[in-house]
Amino acid sequence: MQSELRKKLLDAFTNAGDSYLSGQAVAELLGCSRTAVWKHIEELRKEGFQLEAVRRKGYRILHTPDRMTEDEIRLGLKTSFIGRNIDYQESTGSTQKIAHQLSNDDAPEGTVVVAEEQVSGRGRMDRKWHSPKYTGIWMSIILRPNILPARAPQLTLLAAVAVVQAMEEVTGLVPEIKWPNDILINGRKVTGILTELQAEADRINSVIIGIGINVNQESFPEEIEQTATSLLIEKGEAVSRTELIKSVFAHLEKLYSIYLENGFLPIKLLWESYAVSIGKTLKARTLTSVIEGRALGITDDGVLKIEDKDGVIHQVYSADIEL
Ligand code: BTX
Repeated sequence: MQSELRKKLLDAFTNAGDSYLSGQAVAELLGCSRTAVWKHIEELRKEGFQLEAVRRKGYRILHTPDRMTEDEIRLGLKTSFIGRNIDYQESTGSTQKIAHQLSNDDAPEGTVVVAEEQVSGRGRMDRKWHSPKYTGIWMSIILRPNILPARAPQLTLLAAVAVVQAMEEVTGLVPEIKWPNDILINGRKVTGILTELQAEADRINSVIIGIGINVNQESFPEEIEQTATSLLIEKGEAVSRTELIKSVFAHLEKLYSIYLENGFLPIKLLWESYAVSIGKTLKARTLTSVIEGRALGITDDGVLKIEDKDGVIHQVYSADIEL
């Protein structure tokens, strides 16, 4: 866990932007000695931050290591609660598992578990999620909305919109959403989202949104080689994971507050504007059947509506979609 002093120091660097922060000014701001400031600066250096120290001017951050640590995420973070409490893992089984534990232990809303690597990352229905070290964003976000459990799938769609907006902002690429939870670029999967609930019959304790974003992988294992892609592959250059994660947090927080104030409609309209499947003919493979037809849109519950060739409208709650 970050100390309060470290948090304040990183917030001061955030506010300073490209300007220098003088040791004296920081010490006064933080209410500590200059030696304490220097100690924290040295610790940041050990983490891989490159800091410039200029006499009579002070310190400035030149380069960050692009690790998903609390320190690096805090620097430049613009949210008020999402990502303000970070649980950082160098390597773990699945961030979902830790997030469930933290949620049980009353972790505050907006707490995020981030891992550099997952050795048993999971997708829907216990499928595997490939999460190699230092190349992607593997994270689980704890939200505690005061909504009925049946509305929880809306948050998967909301999260997908947040990721698409962040990707557009940071990379300039234009991703599309494939219902319900895949984000594609040029028809290949760049992100998967897995939403899990801790709930009673009529009350949500927490929604745990797991997001896996392929950022800087150069290649994929054979079984997903034809279907997966990364931002590096699509853009032709590496993308800063920490810049992207902070942008996801900012968009998510904004959309979530719109959702809590105005309901699902504004989110639904945004989602549909990014959706690749709407209006198209597709196949939905559910656990029990295959439905073929034209996707009409989604309902207010996030359910996909498909009209088959006989004009019958089907409501699909969970399926894999083939376009
Ligand atoms: P999904 O069930 O829609 O997708 C899983 C399928 O996607 C796999 O069966 C495989 O075919 C393919 N796949 C596996 N890894 C990748 C990858 N890196 N890129 C593209 N395709 C892949 C999607 O489930 C939900 C994934 C959520 C992952 C996050 S990561 C943080 C959190 N922790 C955790 O264990 N899961 C979530």
